[in-house]
This record gives sequence, structure tokens and C-alpha cells, in this order.
Amino acid sequence: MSKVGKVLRRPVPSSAYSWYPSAFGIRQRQLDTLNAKLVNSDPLVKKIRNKQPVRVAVTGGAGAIGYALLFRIANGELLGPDQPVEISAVELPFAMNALRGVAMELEDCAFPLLSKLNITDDPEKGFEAADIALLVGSKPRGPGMERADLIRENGVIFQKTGQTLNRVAERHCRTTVVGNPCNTNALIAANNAPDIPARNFTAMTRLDHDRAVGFLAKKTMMPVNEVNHFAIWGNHSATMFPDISNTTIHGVPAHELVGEFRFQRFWQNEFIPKVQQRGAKIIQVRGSSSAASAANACIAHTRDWCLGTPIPDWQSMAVISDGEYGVPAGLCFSYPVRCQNGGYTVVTDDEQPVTHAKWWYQMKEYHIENNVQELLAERDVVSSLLPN
Ligand code: NAX
Repeated sequence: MSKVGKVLRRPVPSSAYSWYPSAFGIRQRQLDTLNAKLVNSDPLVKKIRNKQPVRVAVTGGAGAIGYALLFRIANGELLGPDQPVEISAVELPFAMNALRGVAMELEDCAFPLLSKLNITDDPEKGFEAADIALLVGSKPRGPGMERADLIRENGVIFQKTGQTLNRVAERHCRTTVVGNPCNTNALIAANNAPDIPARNFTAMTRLDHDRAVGFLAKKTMMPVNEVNHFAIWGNHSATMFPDISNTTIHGVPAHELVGEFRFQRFWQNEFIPKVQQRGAKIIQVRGSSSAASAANACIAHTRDWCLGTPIPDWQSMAVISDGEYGVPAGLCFSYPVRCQNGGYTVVTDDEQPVTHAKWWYQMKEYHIENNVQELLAERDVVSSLLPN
């Protein structure tokens, strides 16, 4: 098994103290004490608390997503309106001129929170002392290129990136992988950075999550923040599983709102294909892939990870599995997660209170297994890049 087999996450899962009595808040106090210890020993959380500049490295800064991302980070949308940031943008040599132009524009904005801006085509310099790494740059799929070739070619890039992060980034560096195939790229980077905890590598399925929440809000004519407890499971690909079995809309379970039978038809025939195919649809209509919405999702994913998700709701993040829900440990798999104090926990079965007919569970198991199989196949393609 790969090095990222067993990972301990934070905050401490509530199940870890289930043998403590919950009366008089005893269990909660134990959890809070342990979490506080972990948080106080986290240099990134400390930096954010003390408002010291946080160093954010971004690859692909001259690309479409990078262009939409950098300005928002500099404007304080990643870590808050009072948190200084240093940006280090990393590009390939051929795109350095374009990146110089982006840097000039950033200077022209005179962002008060941007304490330092560094652009480079040398990853060693780019990732040096990075607290957060947003890995957006990757090779696009060319005409006639097989998915396996794309996975292999990008795999080599993410192998080097993982090794470089291991050498020069901070040990607490949080890495969000956006560049596709993002789950497998995150897996490769995590495997090649043995000194950085595997839990610090995640891949972005937040765009799929937000797209689905947007559809549900539109369908029910409700504000988006009234749509809660939605989840994306698995791989960021057309196989992903958009799960509305626990979703509540304005506090009411979605299936009660729509009616069980209509809900089943809507979910299977309309909703799932629509979410799975949304990326392709955008390319068809816009002529190029999602950029501003992807940048927005990257910011939301990383912001929630560092600053927390609104409780009791959850978000979707692809994280290195600890074996939850029968997913092989070490795969990078999208789960519903709660973030708090700079860490995350996978939402467990017992936190999903809604009980359904048998077919709901069978469907979920089927889709999770499909995603596991796809990710295992991707892992096989890049097995030579995963040191044992
Ligand atoms: P662009 O082709 O516009 O930009 C990519 C940029 O990355 C280019 O400027 C390129 O020079 C740079 N780059 C490539 N390899 C690099 C490396 N090793 N180091 C530094 N820079 C490097 O693509 P864009 O539209 O910005 O998309 C970027 C990636 O995001 C793609 O892989 C795309 O598939 C992926 N996406 C992921 C999404 C997700 O939800 N996870 C959704 C949006 C997007 O499709």
C-alpha cells in the first residue's frame, strides 16, 4: 500500500471519544481540549490568528483559472478581509510573459492585503516556505489524446510538484489540487511528499458541489443558502455521485418537499446527469472550460478548509481516504466533510439522520463502488509514480 495509507485527521472525530459520557458536556470538553491542543500546534492557524502574512503559491497563474483566482486572493477573499497574503505565482517558462502582465495588473490594483508578489518559472523558488499551495496548472487534453495518456503526463508533473513541496514548502502546507485529473494528481503529490501529512493534500470537487446546490436552489426557487447537506462522492469526472439523500431545503428533507416518487425520478433522470455533464455543457456553450466558477470553487474549498464550514452544514472535498465508507485507504476520494480550526473530518453515517427506503442505500453503494473502481484504475496507470 502507498505511504498515504493511514491518515489522522483533525478536528478529532466525535466517534473517537464515544466511550466518554456525554452528560454535562463531559465528552464535548474532552474533544474541545484535544482539538485546542492540535489547533495551537498548527502554524498556519496561528499565523491566521496573529494576522501574519500567509504565503500562497499558485501554479498556472497565467491560465484562465489562474487569472480569475489571483485577484481574488489578493483582495482577501481566500483568508479574510484582514489577512495579509504573499502570492507566489509559478508558471511554465513559455507563459512567463503573460504572467508578467498579470503581475503588473495586480500591482495596478494596489491591494492593501497583498504584502508580497513573486512570479517565477522555478518551482523551487515558487513553493519555498509556502503555507498554502493551489495547484491549478496542468497539461490540457490534446486532440486524440487518451485519458490514460493525460493521466500519465500530468502524473509526472504532480510527482515533481510533490517532491518540490516536500523539499521547500512548510510542513503544514495545505495543498488544493485543481488541475485534472485532480483526484489522482493529488494522490501522486501526496505520495511524493512523505514529510508533509497526507491529510494536507486535497482535490477540488467544490465546483461540482456548488453547481448542484445552484440547480437545487433554482429548481425549488429558494436561496442557495437554504440548500444544505448535499454531497459529491468520488472522482471529479463524469462518474461522480451527486447525493441528495440527506439534502434539506429550507430545513425540509428534499424528498418530502418534492414527493418520494417524483424525487426518485428527478434525481436519477435529471439531476445526476445534469451535474455530471455540466462541465462538458459549459465547454459546448462557452467554447472553453469553466474558469471564473472554478476559481470561485477553489477559493471556497481552501477558505472553508482553513477557516471552517458553517456548522451543521458540510461541504464536498476530495481527501485522502482513511477507509471511510469502504473506500480503500489512500485513494483520493470526495466525501462530505466538515471543516473546523484548520482541519476537516469526513461526515460519518451516524451523522446522516434521514432514513430512506432500501434503494437509496443500494444506489449510493453502487455509485461509490463505481467511483472506487475508476480511481483504482487511474491509480494503476500511475503506479510507477507512487513510491512504496
Ligand atoms: P489553462 O490552459 O487556461 O491554464 C493552465 C495554465 O497552467 C497555463 O498557463 C500553463 O502554462 C500552466 N501550467 C501547466 N503546467 C504547469 C506546471 N507544471 N507548472 C506551472 N504552470 C503550469 O487551463 P485552465 O482553464 O486554467 O484550467 C487549469 C486546470 O484546471 C485544467 O487541468 C482543467 O482541467 C482543470 N479544471 C478543474 C476543475 C475542477 O473542478 N477540479 C474545473 C475547471 C477546470 O476544468
